[in-house]
Amino acid sequence: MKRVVVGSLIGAVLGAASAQKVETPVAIGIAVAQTSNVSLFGQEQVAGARLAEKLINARGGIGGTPIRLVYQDAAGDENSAINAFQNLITKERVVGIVGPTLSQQAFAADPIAERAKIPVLGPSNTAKGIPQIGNYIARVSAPVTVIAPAALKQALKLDPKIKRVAVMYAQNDAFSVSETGIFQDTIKAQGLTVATVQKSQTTDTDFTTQVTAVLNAKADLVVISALAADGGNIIKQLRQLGYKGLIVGGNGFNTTNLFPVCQKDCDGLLVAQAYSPLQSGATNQVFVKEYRALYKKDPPQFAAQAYAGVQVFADALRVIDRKKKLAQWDLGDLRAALNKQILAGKYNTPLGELRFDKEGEINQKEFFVAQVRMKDAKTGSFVFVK
Ligand code: 1QQ
Repeated sequence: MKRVVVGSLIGAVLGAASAQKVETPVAIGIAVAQTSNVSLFGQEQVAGARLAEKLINARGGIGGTPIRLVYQDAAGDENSAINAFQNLITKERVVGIVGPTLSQQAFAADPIAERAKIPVLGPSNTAKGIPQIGNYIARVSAPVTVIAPAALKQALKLDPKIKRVAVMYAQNDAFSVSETGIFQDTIKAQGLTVATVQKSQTTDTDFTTQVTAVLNAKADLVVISALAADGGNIIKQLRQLGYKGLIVGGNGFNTTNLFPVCQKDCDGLLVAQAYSPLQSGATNQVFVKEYRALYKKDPPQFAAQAYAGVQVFADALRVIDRKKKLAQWDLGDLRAALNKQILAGKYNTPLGELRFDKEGEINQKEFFVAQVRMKDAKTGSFVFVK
């Protein structure tokens, strides 16, 4: 009798360490930038995630069980992203994580989730190699390889006389390095000349040296891979020092939070996007309507991608819950089953219909190019071009 009690006590202690039950509501981690310059993107991601939580729970959650988003600020650097992931995994015991904001952070934080066997959906990690970080890492953000060439081709359509292209990029950021590689390959593949390549840092504020080199190179197109704060200042300084041609910006320019930085000088900027409010799918049209009602503006790409990330988790959890109620699962087992189900499913999201390949790379059908039109110094919009 005594031995049985001791045995079950040991079992209970071991059990508490190894087998954790799934909590309800079901916790999903959101580790994006809520502070730092990177929050120019992160604010939009939080807006998209909040709307997803609201709509998913209004429709009955996961078979009657609500979801609960747990936010941890991943800020702008690698260490903050690692800490956010660790907190979500060990303290908050989430079933999966949407995050971090930057590819630069994903290369540092995703291996933590991979080792702990927690599924991660990258909401805005577009550098080459993200899904290959591990079996538990997938993304809802289409890679630079499929998006970047579209904006460049649009620039050539608007100005077929373009011959000499100046390339600028932030050399301390993994996404910017990855994207400029694709831009440079595309420039050469289009038979154009790379007139100069100028490097900067995401923390720089003065780009006089680089802009002077671009002007000296007599470029008729400038293509920039950087983040929003540095990128906005590059555009401003290009115009102030007299550059008159077209500018193509990469994914780091994909936010209206850029507008207060480059102000009227943002006008005319071309940016390719993995999302458009005009995408005609029924799911997107509901999303656009609800987003406008809640925030009084059109949903931007980063909001739509974060929404898609939360939705994919919820849709996959629903399939699992139909086989065995979520509350009856061991947390570790559920995380593993969830990872498998994410890769097996097909999802009708605001980004259109999504699937993943076996590595966790997104398979998405529609892409768009927008041109910035500034209304006044600080407000403007992305106008989608054909
Ligand atoms: C990446 C990006 C950034 C522009 C996201 C905000 O695409 O880091 O991969």
